[in-house]
Amino acid sequence: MAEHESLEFGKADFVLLDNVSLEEFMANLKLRFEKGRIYTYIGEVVVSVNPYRAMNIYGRDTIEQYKGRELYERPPHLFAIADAAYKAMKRRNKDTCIVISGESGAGKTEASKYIMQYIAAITNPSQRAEVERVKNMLLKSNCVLEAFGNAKTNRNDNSSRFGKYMDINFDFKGDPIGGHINNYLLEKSRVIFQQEGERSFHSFYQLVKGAPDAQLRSLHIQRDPTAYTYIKVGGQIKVLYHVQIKRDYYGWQGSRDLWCRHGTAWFVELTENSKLVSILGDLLSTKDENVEKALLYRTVATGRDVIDKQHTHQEASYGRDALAKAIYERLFCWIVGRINDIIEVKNYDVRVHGKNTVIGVLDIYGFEIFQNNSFEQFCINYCNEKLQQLFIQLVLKQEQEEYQREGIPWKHIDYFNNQIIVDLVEQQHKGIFAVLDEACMNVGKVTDEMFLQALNGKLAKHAHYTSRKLSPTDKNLEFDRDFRIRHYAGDVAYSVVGFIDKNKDTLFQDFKRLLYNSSNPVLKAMWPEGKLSITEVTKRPLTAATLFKNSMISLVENLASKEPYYVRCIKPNEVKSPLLFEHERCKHQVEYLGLLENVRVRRAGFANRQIYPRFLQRYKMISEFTWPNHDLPSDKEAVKRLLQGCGFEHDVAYGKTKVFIRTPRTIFSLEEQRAEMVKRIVLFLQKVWRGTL
Ligand code: AD9
Ligand code: MG
Repeated sequence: MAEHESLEFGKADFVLLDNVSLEEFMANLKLRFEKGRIYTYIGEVVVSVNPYRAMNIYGRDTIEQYKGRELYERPPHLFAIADAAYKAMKRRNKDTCIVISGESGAGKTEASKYIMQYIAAITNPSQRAEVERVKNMLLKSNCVLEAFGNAKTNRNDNSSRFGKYMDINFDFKGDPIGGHINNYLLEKSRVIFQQEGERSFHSFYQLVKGAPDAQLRSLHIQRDPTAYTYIKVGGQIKVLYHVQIKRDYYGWQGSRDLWCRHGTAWFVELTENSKLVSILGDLLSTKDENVEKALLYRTVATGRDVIDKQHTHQEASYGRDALAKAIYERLFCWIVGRINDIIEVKNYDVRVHGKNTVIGVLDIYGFEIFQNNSFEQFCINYCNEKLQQLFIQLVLKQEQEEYQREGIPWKHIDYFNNQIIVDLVEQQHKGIFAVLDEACMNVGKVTDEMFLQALNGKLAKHAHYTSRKLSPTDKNLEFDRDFRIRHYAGDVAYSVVGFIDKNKDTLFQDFKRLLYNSSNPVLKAMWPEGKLSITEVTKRPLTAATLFKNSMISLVENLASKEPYYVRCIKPNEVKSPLLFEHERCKHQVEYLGLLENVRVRRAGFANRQIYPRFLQRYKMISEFTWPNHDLPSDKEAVKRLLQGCGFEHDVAYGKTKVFIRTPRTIFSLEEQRAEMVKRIVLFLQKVWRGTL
C-alpha cells in the first residue's frame, strides 16, 4: 500500500499503523499534516485535513499520475478516490457516489470541486463537442450556485448555506452526458438577518460591487452596501475577496440580467415610502398600488365574506421579511432548475447506447455550532446526523453483519451508533420535528415557549436531550428558551426563538397572488400557487421541518442504493491557519467521525468480497483448474483451487456465498494476471481465426 511513499511522511493508510490507538492515529495525522500530506487512507476512505493554503497537487500533471491507476499505486489523494468511483462505475456498470462529510470549514466544498475537475479532466478523450459542453456546464454551475448559496459565517468565509447533491450521468463509453442537481434547504433567513461577524449571500455584495453603473441604475441599487439593512446586519459588509468579487460577479451575470432583478428585489427595504414601493413595482413588474396593498393588507375570508384587513406594524414587517426570503429562495430554486434544464441528459437512447450510469457527489453544509443556534442549525446538524448514520450503516454495521452472516470468524468492534439521535429528531409522533409540527398545527396562538414545554414534557427522559428546566443548575442554557442536544459531534444549545415561524414558513397568500400576477413571465411561473383565490386556499402546506425530513430520508435512500466512496474532512484549527494542528480539536473530530473504529473494522476485515460465481467468471482464465470450465463439486471449491494455485491462500477467507480478500494487492495481482491472460487468449483466437495456428 503506497509503499513508495517514504515513512518520513508517516503511514499513507491508517490501516498500517503498528497499534490502532487514538494516540498513534493522531500522531500519524499530525505528522502527515505537518509534512504537507493532507490526505491519508483508511482502506478506500480518504481522510482529508484542510491545509488552509494553496497546494500544488491539483494540476494537470497530478491528474495524469492518477488516471486509471489503482488506489494504492500512488500517494493518497482525492483524485484516487474519484478514479476508483469512476472505474467501479465503468467496469461494473454500477452507480456510485462520493459522500463528503466533515464539519463547517473542513474542506468539503473544495474537495467536491477537485473531484468534479478530475472527472472532467479524465473523460471525453475524443473531445466530443456535446460532452465538452456538458462538462463545461457542470463545472461552471458551481460558480453560480456558490454566489447565491454560500456566505461568510463565523465558521467559514465561504460556507455552503444549502445542501447539494449532484448526479453526473455517463454514457456507455464513460463520458459525461449530463447531470442533475438536487438542492436542500437553503438557509433563507440569512437574507434578512446575519449574526454578528457574518454576511448575507455572496451574490448581494458581488452585485453592488461588481455590476456596471448602468445595470445598478436599472435596478435602482446604490453602490454602497451600507445603505441596505438586510445585508449589513452582520456588520461584515467589508468585502473580503475584493479582487475576486468582480470576477465572481461576471461569473453569473452573463446568464441573464433577469437574475439580478429577482435577486435584488429586496434590496429595497420596503416601507410605506411611495418611492420605494414604486421601485418594487418596477422590479417585480406589477402595479405599484398592488405592491402597496399586499404589503399593508391581508385578504381574509370570514364565512362567506372576503375582506381586506390592515396589518399591524408587526405583521407588515413580518410579511415584508417573509416576502424577501421567499423571493430569494424561489430565485435560488429557479437557478438550480435552469441549470438542470441545461445539463439534463438529452437524446439518450438506452436501446442504442446501453444503460447510462451515474456518479453522485454530495457536498452538504457541515455540522456547526454558533453562539446562537436556531432552526437552521438544527436542520443542518440533523442532516449531518443522517449522513453519519449512513456511514455507520454502510461502513461499520453492514460490514460486520456480513462477516457474521457468511460465517467468517469475527470479533465484534464496538462503535457509537447515533441512530438514537436521528430518532430523537425524526421519529414519528415522538421526535422533535413531530412535536414542532404538532405545535404548528394548533389553532390559536402557539408560542415558541409552549413548544419548548411540549418538548420537555415528551423528551425529559431522553439521554441526548436536556433543557434548563430539566437540568436547572445548567447555567449555559436559558431557562425559557434553550434546549440542548447531545449530537454525535458535540453538544449544541438551540434557542427555540423563531422555531414555530420558521417551521410554518408562512407567506401571506396576498404576496403569492401579487407575484403570480406579475407581467414578467418568469416571476409568474415561480408562483403557481398565486393562482388560487382566497376561498380556494384550504390545504395547509407541509411544514419546513417535514419537507426537510422527507428530503433527507430520500437522499439517504438514494445514496444507499449506490456504491459509496467516502471523504472525511477534518478542520485542523479554528483560525484558518495553515500551520496550526490543534490537537484536541482534531482528536475530537477523529473520535466523532468514528475513524478509529473504521480502521479497526477495516484492518480486521477484508478489502474485497465477491460471490463465488462472479469471482470465477472474472478470473477463471488464470487457472488451469477453472478454465474454461471446472469439474469441481462447487464454485466455492473451484475458487479455493484457483486461489491456492496462485499462492493467495493466506490472504483470503471463504464465506458461505462469498470469497473475502484481505488486501487490495491481491485483487490487483489477480487483475494483472487476468489482463495478461485475456491478451494471450485474444492473440490465440486471432491466430485461430486467421488459420495460422
Ligand atoms: V461548510 O460546511 O460549507 O461551512 P466546507 O464546505 O467543509 O464548509 P470549504 O470547502 O468551504 O469547507 O473550505 C473552507 C476553506 O478552507 C476554503 O474556502 C479554503 O480557503 C480552505 N480549503 C479547504 N480545502 C482546501 C484545499 N484542499 N486546499 C486549499 C482549502 N485550501
Ligand atoms: Mg461547503
